[in-house]
Amino acid sequence: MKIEKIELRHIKMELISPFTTSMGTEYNEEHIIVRVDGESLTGWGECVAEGTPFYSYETVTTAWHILQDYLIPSILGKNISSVDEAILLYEKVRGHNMAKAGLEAALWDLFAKSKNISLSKMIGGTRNKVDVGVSIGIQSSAPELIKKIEGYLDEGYKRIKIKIAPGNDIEFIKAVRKKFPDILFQVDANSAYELKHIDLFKQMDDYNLLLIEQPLGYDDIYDHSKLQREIKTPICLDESIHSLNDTRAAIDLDSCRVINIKPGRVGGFRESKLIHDYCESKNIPVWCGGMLESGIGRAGNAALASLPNFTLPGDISASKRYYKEDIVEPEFVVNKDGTMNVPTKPGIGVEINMKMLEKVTVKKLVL
Ligand code: OSB
Ligand code: MG
Repeated sequence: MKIEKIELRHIKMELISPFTTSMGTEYNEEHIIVRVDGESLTGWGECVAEGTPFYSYETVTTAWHILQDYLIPSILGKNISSVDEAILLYEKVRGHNMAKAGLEAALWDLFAKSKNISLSKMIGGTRNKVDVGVSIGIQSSAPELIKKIEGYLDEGYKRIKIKIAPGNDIEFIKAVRKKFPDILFQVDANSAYELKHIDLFKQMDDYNLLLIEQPLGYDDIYDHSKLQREIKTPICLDESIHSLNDTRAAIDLDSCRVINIKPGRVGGFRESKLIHDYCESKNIPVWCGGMLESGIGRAGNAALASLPNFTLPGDISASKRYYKEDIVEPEFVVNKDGTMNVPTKPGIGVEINMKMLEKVTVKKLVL
């Protein structure tokens, strides 16, 4: 496959409602859409670096730089026979996983289309439906939160995740558990706590949480092992896991008992699959995290979540949970039974809504 042309688009999409976490409030989501053309086929990928360096050090600006100046020049104009071969060409770039994952995603789509198979099939998926949950930002009050949760449960979502931060934690957890004693319920701290808060985490053990996501330092593995030793609720790492190596260290140290896999954070579907396979061999369940993706990234996440060890519902919600209108057709919907269909058409399996894509593009570069 000759890589003939690559296009980058900085997109900005308005969220239907602000998303508040311990890192701040987001009103818009900025990402980069990568388009790769070769031999009359087109592959699409989404780079999930955000406008701000609060979840990750990467931003749209750093990812654009790495894509434009390093990753793309290493593959443009070359004849490449597989995604693995392309990855080798830019392997010496350290870090910048979101930039890499955006390009890799477009290549996976392109190669899956050239083989006329779905992305799910190409990466080893075994399911045509995946269980989905919803991630809810910090709300102004417990009744407000309960109302939101009721709405999502009515739509079918199988699992509720709420964001927590110091001062916005145990009261919300208590209220939710009282109202919904049996739902699958988990919390995400986005690194807002320290080991000194250990008593608070011990209290959380009383609420039958599915897991506590990334309670401590964003780059920590060691302190999490100390916390996990003291509490019964499984810790799930998100921010701290960037590779198979991090995964091995975290499992070996018993720093977590569940892993959240986001292809952007770990550098692409290839590394995601390595982490998935390793966790499976260690009996560690995984689930697919989200970065408020557009339909392009969402299609990739749904395909990834169709692998067998994705046994917990993912943060893969319907398009309309995030945006008034998505940039793909058909948009992603949640079935009444809390599942989402994994696209079966070649590649990412959805069409690009070019009119919408143009509307949300704030900058474009063709290489
Ligand atoms: O920590 O999982 C996170 C969104 C942006 C950055 C980090 C996170 C999130 C979410 C939203 O929780 C998940 C989604 O896409 O629905
Ligand atoms: Mg998280």
